[in-house]
Amino acid sequence: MFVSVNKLKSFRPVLPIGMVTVATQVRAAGHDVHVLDLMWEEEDEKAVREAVAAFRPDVVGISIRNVDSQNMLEPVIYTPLAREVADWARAERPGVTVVLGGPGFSTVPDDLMDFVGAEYGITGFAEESMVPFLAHLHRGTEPADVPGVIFRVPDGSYHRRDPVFEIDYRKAARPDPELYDPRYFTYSYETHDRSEKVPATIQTKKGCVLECVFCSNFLVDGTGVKFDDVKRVADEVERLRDEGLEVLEIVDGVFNLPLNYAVEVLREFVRRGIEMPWSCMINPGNVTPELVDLMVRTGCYYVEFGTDSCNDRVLRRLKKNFRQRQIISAHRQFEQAGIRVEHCLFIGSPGDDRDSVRETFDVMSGLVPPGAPEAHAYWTLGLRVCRGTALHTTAVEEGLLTGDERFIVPKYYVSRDVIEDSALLDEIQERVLANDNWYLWWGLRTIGLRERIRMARQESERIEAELLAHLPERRPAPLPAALTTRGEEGR
Ligand code: B12
Repeated sequence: MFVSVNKLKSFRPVLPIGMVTVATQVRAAGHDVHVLDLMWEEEDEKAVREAVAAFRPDVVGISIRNVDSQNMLEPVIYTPLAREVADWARAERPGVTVVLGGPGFSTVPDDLMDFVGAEYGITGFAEESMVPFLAHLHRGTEPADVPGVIFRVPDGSYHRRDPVFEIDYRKAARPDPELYDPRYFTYSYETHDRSEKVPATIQTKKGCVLECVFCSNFLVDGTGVKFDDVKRVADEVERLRDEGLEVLEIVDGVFNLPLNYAVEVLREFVRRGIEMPWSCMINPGNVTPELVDLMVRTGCYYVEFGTDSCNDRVLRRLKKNFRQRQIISAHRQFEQAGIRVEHCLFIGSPGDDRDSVRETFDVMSGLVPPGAPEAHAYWTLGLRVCRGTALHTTAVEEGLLTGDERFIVPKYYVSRDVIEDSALLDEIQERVLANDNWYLWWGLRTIGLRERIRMARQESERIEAELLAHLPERRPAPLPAALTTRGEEGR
């Protein structure tokens, strides 16, 4: 039995594609599979207990997509539900084996193992791991050689096998849409000015070529990129379309990197006459007229830019592959093509100060003015710090963090030049509120930014104390060998 513990509907509900991919694979290998998605359940305990009692699973796989909100102004942790699910399942069926997985799990495996008290965890892609893992459990042998596996050994430490960030797409089952809760497809969510359907999802590749200093995606997908075959990707989209799914989202961390592969995927769509409304995440550094043209011709209606900042010095510090000039040019190309753009930006990156924040705001005022709803700017104050990232090193060097963080506890980096500048914080609040197409925090009209920062800090301390009370003292484990090149740089 698989359980998805992601209940986040704000922003928008997302299909549990990871869990359904693994569940499909496991079912294809001959196991009886039941899937429970808590997104739609009002009474989680009842839903879990009833499902466990009815299905009587030997193994409960808990899919942990999100660890926390990654929002300093709205600190929320999502992991306590995983712990409760494990407890409810065990109470209903003593002796059941609990295994954790999912992108959130891969970012903080040891802490989550401790916190949930799970028997096993699997980091990285589970397409190649879950079936051999279950075969071990069935035979009663120890799954010590399964890629990405983690479990406790008698001396209290963990046995860990590094994940193999490789995937044979020819063998990997495509996620079966039948395993999604049908309520996703009847639900609509409100954006700034319209009502939207939850899109079907497809992933065309795993991983990313960039090494942005804050990004923890390398812990989920490894370093480098693993490409699916463009024909298989197009087959999958045709299948989804033929099954009646009306809107599509490509969930690659960045769709247009590398550019030639994205172009190949879209050319294949054009060759087959695929045209349906779709969206994706875009890197502003790699936008060409051909890419935009293919996107328009295949029905793309919305893109999310990982813009981060509009100041070149800050972009360089973040190790971004683009500069302000490219942000503007990419934005204008999409605008002219009639594709909606949402910029995601940080306030308080390493190197950010009054001038760079103002410059970013000025550029955004030009690209995302008030009143014109075809573009939006989504601001985030501070950056969530993750293990193995260069941002962690910077935060420690600057004395903002100590270096022995438990990464299950959300910690944020905000440059001192921003967070300690009260006048700048007031100016940020004023400018965000003056633009109906900008978003920073929903309560800003009633609670000022400086006050909110103070309140959120208190809230974070409470969350931290709650989490740490459930965790044994333990130094963070070293990064897997496959990630040490990147990790060395990060430490
Ligand atoms: C695409 C994406 C989005 C899109 C989603 C679009 C959509 N329609 O699905 C958007 C932009 C909307 C989004 C939003 C958010 N996201 Co996001 N997103 C991603 C991204 C890039 C890919 C996720 C994905 O779909 N992967 C494809 C599937 C096939 O892979 P998978 O889920 O990892 O599953 C595999 C394994 O994890 C494993 N697995 C999965 N389940 C299970 C279960 C078991 C038992 C086992 C053994 C294995 C297993 O096997 C699967 C197959 O290989 C990841 C980063 C990344 N590279 O993974 C971040 C990521 C998941 N997001 C993250 C976050 C934080 C968010 C937000 C909370 C951000 C915010 N502040 O709003 C929101 C939450 C939205 C929500 N409602 O849940 C974090 C979560 C970690 C954390 N610290 O909490 C990630 C990891 C990014 C990061 N590195 O920080 N996101």
